[in-house]
Amino acid sequence: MNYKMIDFQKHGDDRGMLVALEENKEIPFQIKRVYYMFETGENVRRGYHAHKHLEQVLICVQGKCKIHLDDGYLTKEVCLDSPTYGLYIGNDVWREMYDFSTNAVLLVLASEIYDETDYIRDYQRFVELIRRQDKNEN
Ligand code: T46
Repeated sequence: MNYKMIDFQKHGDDRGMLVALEENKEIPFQIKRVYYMFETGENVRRGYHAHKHLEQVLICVQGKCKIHLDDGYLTKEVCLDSPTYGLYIGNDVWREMYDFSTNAVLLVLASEIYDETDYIRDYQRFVELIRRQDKNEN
């Protein structure tokens, strides 16, 4: 599955902690967009899509939340509960975000500007696309 956890270097001293992120370094792409989610309601589940090309790194900079990932064959649940690591998600991975703590702030660094045509929002269509791509590759 096209995802990985990235453990960020921490710069800590007696004043507290600091994490620095640079494009093409800690973040494995050029950063073209930043957005964040906060005040997410209790029991809210959001996302429900995959991206054709977009790469992203999700960081829960405060609080915690969970991410459901699905590549059309396997699923994986990831808990984001620290500002010191990020979840890289590449293309062709279905994602749903859930179990947000009330104070959660989910920061997302993205490789492209917002483009609605890059979204696959229908799960059946997503699975069909994956199967078709795999068939063409073999
Ligand atoms: C993703 C997950 C992790 C914009 O106008 N610009 C933007 O850059 C974004 C991300 C959203 N929007 C607008 C579009 C919608 O009217 O904000 C509204 C909420 O976006 P959306 O329903 O797409 O949010 P999620 O939580 O379903 O998904 C978002 C990202 O869209 C998506 O790329 O991977 O977070």
